[in-house]
Amino acid sequence: MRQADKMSDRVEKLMLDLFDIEAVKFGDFTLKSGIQSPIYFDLRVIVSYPVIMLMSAHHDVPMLIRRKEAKDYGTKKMIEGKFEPGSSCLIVEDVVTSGSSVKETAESLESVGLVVTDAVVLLDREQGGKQKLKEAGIALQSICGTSQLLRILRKHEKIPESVAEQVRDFVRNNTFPPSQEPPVKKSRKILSYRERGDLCQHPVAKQLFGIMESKKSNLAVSADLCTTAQILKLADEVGPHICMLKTHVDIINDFSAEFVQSLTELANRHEFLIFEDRKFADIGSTVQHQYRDGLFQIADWAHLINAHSLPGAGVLEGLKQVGLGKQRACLLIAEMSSQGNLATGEYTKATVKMAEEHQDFVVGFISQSQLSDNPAFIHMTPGVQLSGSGDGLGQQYVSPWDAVVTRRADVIIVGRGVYKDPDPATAARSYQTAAFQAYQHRLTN
Ligand code: 5IU
Repeated sequence: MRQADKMSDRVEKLMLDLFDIEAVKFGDFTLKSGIQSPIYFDLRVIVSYPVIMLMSAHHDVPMLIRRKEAKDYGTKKMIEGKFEPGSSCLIVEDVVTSGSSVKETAESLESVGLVVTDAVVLLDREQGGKQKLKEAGIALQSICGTSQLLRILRKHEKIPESVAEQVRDFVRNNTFPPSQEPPVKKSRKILSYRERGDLCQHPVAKQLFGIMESKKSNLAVSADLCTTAQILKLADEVGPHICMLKTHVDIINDFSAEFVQSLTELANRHEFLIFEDRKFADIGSTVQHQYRDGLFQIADWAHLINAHSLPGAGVLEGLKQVGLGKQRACLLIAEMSSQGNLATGEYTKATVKMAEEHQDFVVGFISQSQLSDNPAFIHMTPGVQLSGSGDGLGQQYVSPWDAVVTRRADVIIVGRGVYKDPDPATAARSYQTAAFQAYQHRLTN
């Protein structure tokens, strides 16, 4: 007989035994959680099952016991038994439902230096525990799951089909959703800008990653100047060092169509993208006009714009109708650099979700930290300066190294640190070098 057949025969026999000794019961039970369940496992009886109880003796490996009531025991140890920190420990449980109990056990084992990667369980109720444990980095193996148990009991006509169906319904309706926390990713490789560009669908994101890689620049300069001559001069000087020029078109005193044309020529010549920091924040129908019409006709020349998520998805729907056809892209403002700003917590999380739902148009975030693991999303961080911690008006600065290494920014945005410098080209080169070295450090560490 094949090994697998032998194993399944043994599982079948074990399940029938458990049924016979009433370790598995059907009826109407109230679980510890307060939920009514049509199936109940009471596996205290498995002390009579040497195959499980004597696993340690059989394999000659030391066994540890975790106390559940450590708090009540005061100074008593949580883990009883002899072990060396750094040793691996396999968790053996009778039943798994949501996985929380195995997870708790793993946490207390890890807190004393043991390594937990696997757990085995006699019965998996199949209510989401396996997935939850996988997210926590623990692989769960079960001898039998509820569905197989039901098949065995039906095959031997131990229970009627109606009871089996009732249990299947219960399992379906009482599965614990996978947690919202991102899965534990041990030793994830950091992708280069080039690799990330290859993963992007949006042409602007692709182009930006390409420029960053080829120019070795993850620097955006914010040209917050009030005349077109000053902006064009700055763009020409810093052009070789930047991947992007950021504008505030509504602070320009002498805006004109010629200015747009000259800026576009400089962008083509020096290979940088233009980002109009317009921060759209109205209802869809209004932002459409603000983007397309008026004096500035932003959609005609800005590769990228940004928007607040505050009005809800309508702001993106409106902007999209104007921008998508022109292959434009948008960044969502998920966090701000200014003191006391309200873009935090749930607001930031909801912004990330909105971006995920509009990936045809949203290519990333203005943020103060990395908010998404999606390598196609670009994180751009303003509030960066090599000297100075603030401006007296709420702005808060971090260094290029902190922005890129600690906060995991892809692009740093620098305004006054460059354009107020007597030699903006040299200043831009310093920021370019600092930020790109920080990126290279991330890649290799
Ligand atoms: N900017 C910020 N912080 C933010 C956002 C935008 O500073 O959270 I959203 C803009 C404002 C300014 C530029 O145009 O970035 C930063 O300029 P300085 O480097 O001069 O502070």
